Amino acid sequence: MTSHNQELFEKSQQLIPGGVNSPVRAFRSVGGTPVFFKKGLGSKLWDVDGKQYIDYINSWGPMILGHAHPEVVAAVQQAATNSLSFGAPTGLELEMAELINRLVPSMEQVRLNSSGTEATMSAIRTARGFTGRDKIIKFEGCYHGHSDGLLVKAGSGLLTFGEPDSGGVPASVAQHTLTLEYNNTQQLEDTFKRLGDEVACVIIEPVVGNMNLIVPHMAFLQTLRALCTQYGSVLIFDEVMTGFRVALGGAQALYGITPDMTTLGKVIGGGLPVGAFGGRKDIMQVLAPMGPVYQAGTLSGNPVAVSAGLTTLKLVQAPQFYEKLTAQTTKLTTGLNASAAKAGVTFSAQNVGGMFGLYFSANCPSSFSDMMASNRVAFNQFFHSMLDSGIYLGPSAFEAGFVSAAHSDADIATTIAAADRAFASLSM
Ligand code: KE4
Repeated sequence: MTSHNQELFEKSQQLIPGGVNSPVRAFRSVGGTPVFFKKGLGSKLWDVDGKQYIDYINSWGPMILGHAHPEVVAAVQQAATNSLSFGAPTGLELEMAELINRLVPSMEQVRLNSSGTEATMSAIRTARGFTGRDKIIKFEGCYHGHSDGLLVKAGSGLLTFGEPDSGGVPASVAQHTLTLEYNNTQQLEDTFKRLGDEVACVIIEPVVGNMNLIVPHMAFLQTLRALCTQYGSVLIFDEVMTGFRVALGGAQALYGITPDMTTLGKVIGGGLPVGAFGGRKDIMQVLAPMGPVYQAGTLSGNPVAVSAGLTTLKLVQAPQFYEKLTAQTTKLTTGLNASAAKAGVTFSAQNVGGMFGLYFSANCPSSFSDMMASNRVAFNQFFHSMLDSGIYLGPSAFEAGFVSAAHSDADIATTIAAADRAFASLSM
């Protein structure tokens, strides 16, 4: 019997490129038919055939409280009765700015927009306007949204400027982006010695979630901070994924490194479209209407979306919230490691706060090349075995996973039992 997922996917592909509104959802990396969902509640999702899943994507991070949290839903319903949008300032935006500033003190000023892509694009333009420089540095395997200058791969030589990593990106844009190797401190020092005075900013995921999960070396982050200070380059922590996910104050609080600017998204919208960028007041003052750098948005600071975000950020401040989230996520990764070992499968897993990485390699990778060496065929087989068991993991070996406050001990136990079956089928 054809599932409704297959019917919907076939029809969607006629009118939506790839049948999806964001490429990773199409299951191209793992094969098979994407799952179309119709309902989520707490840690669970139900697809259009009525099959239940335990959700470890959490909408790629936003649903940290679990799906359809009653207080978040109520806040959205209440806000909606006052109109969905004004296109004018509201007190809610001030409340969000005050809350972000209190929880992320390095963000002395903050501007809201509607996505992480907008946040990073705007932060880079702000840094270029502040420094008067054109060059930017990013790291291979890090993803910062889909603005042109960030869809750039390492040039032919390790220290040559970038080449487009997507169709439609002009070489004239890519040439201003230098892509370095994450956790390669020596290369960073060599690059700044050679080009530091030309670098407007460095943008980095302080904990990487887009080449699966990669943890930074402290010396790497510390060197990056020192070099940006020495050469007057703006250090941008892209905390769209790590913000309010790895700790209440984000990765910058966890590692004790203060960036000049920070970008946020995902959790701060509670599932509705909210992005944010901010940082040192002297940098943010270059933005219109105060200064020459233009940045804008019809739905920036949207009152309904901000209401969802404010309620979410209030609830994650509950006592022990992150201790419990981290403990539950650690229970998952520890259980998966034990399950793989029992089956004799080469596998490793780790987590930082409420985000985790799963790797079919003996050790947790610490670089893009390590990650590329992991066994993707095994991951894909594992993914589909878990999906058949009602466990919904990210449909790519290069994505981190997420646990919510709604994931119970029973959910974790069910997941490990499914993994026992999946690893056993792999080791046959
Ligand atoms: P959005 O434009 O998707 O809201 O945010 C872009 C972005 C920026 N920075 C980081 C660190 C991010 O992880 C993201 C988006 N993350 C992906 C997950 N790998 C979103 C999922 C998707 O593209 O469908």
